[in-house]
Amino acid sequence: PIALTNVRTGLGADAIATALIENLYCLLGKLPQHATRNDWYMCLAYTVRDRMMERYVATLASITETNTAAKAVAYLSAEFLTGPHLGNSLVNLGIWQAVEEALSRVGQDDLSSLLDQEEEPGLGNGGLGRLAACYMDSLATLNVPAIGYGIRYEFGIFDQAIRDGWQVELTDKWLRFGNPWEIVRSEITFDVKLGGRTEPYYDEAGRYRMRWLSEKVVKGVAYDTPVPGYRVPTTNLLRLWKAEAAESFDFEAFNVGDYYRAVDEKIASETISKVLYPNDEPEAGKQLRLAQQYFFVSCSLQDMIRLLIMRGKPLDEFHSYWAAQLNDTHPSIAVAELMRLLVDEHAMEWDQAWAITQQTCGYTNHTLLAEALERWPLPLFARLLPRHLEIIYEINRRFLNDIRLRYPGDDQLLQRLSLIDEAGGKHMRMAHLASVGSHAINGVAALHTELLKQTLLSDFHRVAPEKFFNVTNGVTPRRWIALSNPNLSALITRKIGDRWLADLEHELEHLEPLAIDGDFQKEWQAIKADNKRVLAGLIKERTGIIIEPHSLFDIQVKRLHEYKRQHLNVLYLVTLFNKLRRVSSAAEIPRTVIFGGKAAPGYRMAKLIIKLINSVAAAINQDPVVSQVLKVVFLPDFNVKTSHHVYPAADLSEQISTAGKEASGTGNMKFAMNGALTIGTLDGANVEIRDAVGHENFFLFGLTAAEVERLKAEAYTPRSIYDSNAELREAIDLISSGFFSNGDRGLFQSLVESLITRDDYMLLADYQAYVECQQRVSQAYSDQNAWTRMSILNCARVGRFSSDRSIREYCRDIWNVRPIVPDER
Ligand code: DL6
Repeated sequence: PIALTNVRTGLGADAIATALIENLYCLLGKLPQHATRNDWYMCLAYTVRDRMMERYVATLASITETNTAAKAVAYLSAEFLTGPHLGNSLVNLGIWQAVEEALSRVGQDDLSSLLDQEEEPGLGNGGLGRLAACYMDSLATLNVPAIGYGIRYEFGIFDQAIRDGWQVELTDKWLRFGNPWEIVRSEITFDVKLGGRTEPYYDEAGRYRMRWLSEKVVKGVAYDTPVPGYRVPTTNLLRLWKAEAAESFDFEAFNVGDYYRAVDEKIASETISKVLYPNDEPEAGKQLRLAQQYFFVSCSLQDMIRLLIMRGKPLDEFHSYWAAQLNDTHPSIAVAELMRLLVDEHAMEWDQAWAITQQTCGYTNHTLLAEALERWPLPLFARLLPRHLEIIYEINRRFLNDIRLRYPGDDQLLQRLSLIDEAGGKHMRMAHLASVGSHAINGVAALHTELLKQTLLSDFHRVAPEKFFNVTNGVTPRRWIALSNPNLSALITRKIGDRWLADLEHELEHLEPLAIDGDFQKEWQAIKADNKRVLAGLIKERTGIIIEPHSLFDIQVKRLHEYKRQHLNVLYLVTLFNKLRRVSSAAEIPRTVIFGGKAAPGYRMAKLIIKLINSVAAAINQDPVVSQVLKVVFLPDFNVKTSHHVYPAADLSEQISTAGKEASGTGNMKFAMNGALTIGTLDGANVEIRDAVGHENFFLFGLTAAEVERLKAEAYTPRSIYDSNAELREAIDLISSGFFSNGDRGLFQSLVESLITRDDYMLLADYQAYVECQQRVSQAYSDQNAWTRMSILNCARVGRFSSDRSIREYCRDIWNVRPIVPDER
């Protein structure tokens, strides 16, 4: 083995300081006195990355060497919302202080400004992309060898600006100054075919086979980002594929003088990894999105086969060395692609290939919303993936034959289970493909899994109940406590030792006895107050709004969606506004209500809700009386980086979705870990959070999922609630009157109409309960000691929502993988 020098590997301040200067000269070609802030950020990033490489090479070896028996996880996800890498790497490597010290030796005293310099890779929309990033952190921390496979989008999720109260989308330019965390693997490339037709032929052994004569071929190039575990030797990798032209020039076109056509072809190929699709938009017609999904899945599976062969293992042991997890249906074409690779490219018999495919794949469902379920129009699918269509027909034929035998005469069941939806223009049902092709199907919170079994996948549950598991989501405490709330982290370590960050589930509860300790409560309060001041500063800088750090910080940050009901929160604010204009506000507990989140560019109603929030905020903040006790803020461009300052500053976490609609939520966990109390419905993981923290430490309101369904079935009439509730009517009428829209009565009319006539998300049904619950919150907040006790208990009791616990469950129940403990390596 090569001995690396201390300058490259040393974790002390001396080695780091020397490395900083060396990198500044050798990688950036700069003198210290001419280096910009970005230069210092870049050379620090390279210096930190160097310190991961030895572990990274060793971990990769455990997936490639012939003498190891370790099974590895391939986490297939179209999104990885990692957030900035620098701070997280410092925490996980344990070199925060050494880096601060080294920086000051080279005359750079401000680590936080260098942290701030990092452009975050916004390669995800929210929920499932951020979950994937937490899971990568936990896999490495638990010493489980894993590769996260995805797409290296040139443009991630758009940046959000607010102009005149409206959301404006700006292109994300995260790569503009380069990306020091990734390593391009120009030698790891795979060809991916698209379009064309198929043709039968006889191989040398005289067997009847099919081959795919594609219309075009694009090339996927691997870009690797190391993922260091927390204070462990394992450093896994995120392998993201960039699309390039298979040949830079189409020489035929070039030779006949059509230079531009040749270049066009190159541009068309690169388009595949150009941009992340915002979710919550209709899928129909998005050929490019299907091409993206197939592109990254094909590259990833080809890479997994390559790695298996490097290990000297036969292909029929594929499933013994790889567990592939499909993060939602986006990678579900993997089922057909693995079959194609095994059967067409490697001449395996169908039955064996099918057994391997099923044993390899697991499918995680992240939503019950019908509109979010992927269905591809068959003509589009056939045009792009003609061979996969044939393979899926064959999978379907065999699957339905089996069902026919087991449930004779039940044609309805066959129709419902078929991978092809025959109603109204044929469609490919991707959740069906994922379910048939996987040995395990899981939901992301207990309630969600139950509802999956009862509704969306009830037929699959009926025919294969053994496939179903629940794995409640979790979040990594390294990013969501240690990095974003360093003072709280230090306090916890001072009190219960330093094992909690690696074992939240068993250690954090040791805080519990301190919940009634007066001195501890004071320290807890002081940290919260500091965090609130930091957030107040950020809000002032970004919006100009001045908020009172002593007020109750009531925060709802998440994607904008009607089911998440940001507008229920707004209805409450308008109600409070009406009340405070009437009666003295002297007894009111001062509140600052903070919203953040992006709306999909094509989701009109979500964008109108942002406008409504900003309009109501403007009226409230301008009112000389009301603004004494109530301020409302929409914090623009909510992303991972901003969120580091948000969760630690919250007193109250808004988790108010219509019961049965939020699969899990993970923000709810981040808030509680940082000592916020939750106001919420019995939805997603709220149910388990409430059980964990104690019902008396959670503000519950609203209909249950079963009640929502019952009420809908009974012909729910929101108008009658509007008619009978004077406060609600007053709030809605004020919005309709043009009060918040410069007299324009039309602006919010579609929103008001939808509430009074349909109210698909049952805001009116839950309104009164929500308002009363908010009153209970205010009362509770007026007793600061009692509130602090509840805040401490919320944190102390949510250890099980660490993503380490989730990953342990996936390893045990779904993947059957074990850690490569250091001394086994
Ligand atoms: O499982 C992660 C996350 C859940 O916590 C959220 O409840 C859920 O909405 C989200 N789903 C998605 C994609 N679904 N769609 N569309 O991000 O997953």
